[in-house]
Amino acid sequence: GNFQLSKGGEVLKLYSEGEAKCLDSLMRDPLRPFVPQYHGLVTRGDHCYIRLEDLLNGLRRPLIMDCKMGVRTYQEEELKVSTKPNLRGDMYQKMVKVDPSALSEEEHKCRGVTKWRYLQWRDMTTSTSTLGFRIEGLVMEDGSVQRDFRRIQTLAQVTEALLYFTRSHLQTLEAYHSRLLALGDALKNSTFFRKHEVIGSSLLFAHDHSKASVWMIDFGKTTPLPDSMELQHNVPWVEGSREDGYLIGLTSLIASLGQAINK
Ligand code: 4IP
Ligand code: MN
Repeated sequence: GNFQLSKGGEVLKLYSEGEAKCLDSLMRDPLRPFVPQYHGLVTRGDHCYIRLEDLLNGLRRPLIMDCKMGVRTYQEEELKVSTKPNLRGDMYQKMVKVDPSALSEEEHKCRGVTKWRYLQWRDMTTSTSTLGFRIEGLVMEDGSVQRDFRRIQTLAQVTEALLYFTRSHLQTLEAYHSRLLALGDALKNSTFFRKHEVIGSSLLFAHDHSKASVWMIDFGKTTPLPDSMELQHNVPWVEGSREDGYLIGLTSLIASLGQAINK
């Protein structure tokens, strides 16, 4: 996305108010060890940026995997935006390229779809809606990006992808596995997690020959709940419940790592 490299082990990300608020509360939450450290804001030229710890600092030729978490990747708010001026030609084109038959006659006529329609189609045609997460992409040690894993549907395919990503290296798989178990504990104790709907956030896996770790990143579509409301995060979503299925995804990932370790 919109990252810009900075000196001294820091990364700058274009400012958004919602994400800055999330990072600020995360610095006072049990989840702090599982997110990039947040160092406040900085202005460069015309733009304001969020200063974040560079999670890849200290890794040599790292392999990176981005898993987008949750059973849906659009906010309930987006469902209400369905008027013609908001039709997205770019998203229509992306759908046509993969599966023209997924589009209705009307959508073909307009050559456009609403954003939520596109995001929902992505969710339904990947493991997002069934396993509660999808692999968005891998970056290999030579810097090449692999996006094909997005089509994955089953847990067995995820396990194959994890074996490929880690080159079946047992210590790496075990390090990821125990890190995710620790994350599960932290999520149980987190007020932030209970009180937020976590949409479009990713788990970033990164390892090199000697180190492996996972962090929660991207809180641009994570929103605080009304005062009396809390989420369980481990139940299917129905409209209005605001449930995100984050823990469904975490459970799937832990199960898949377990399978990979036993192969
Ligand atoms: C992208 O679709 C991702 O869903 C982006 O989410 C989303 O950004 C983009 O919406 C959408 O086009 P593909 O990855 O299938 O191309 P993320 O940034 O989490 O990867 P949002 O704004 O929803 O975060 P637009 O509206 O930015 O194009
Ligand atoms: Mn992301």
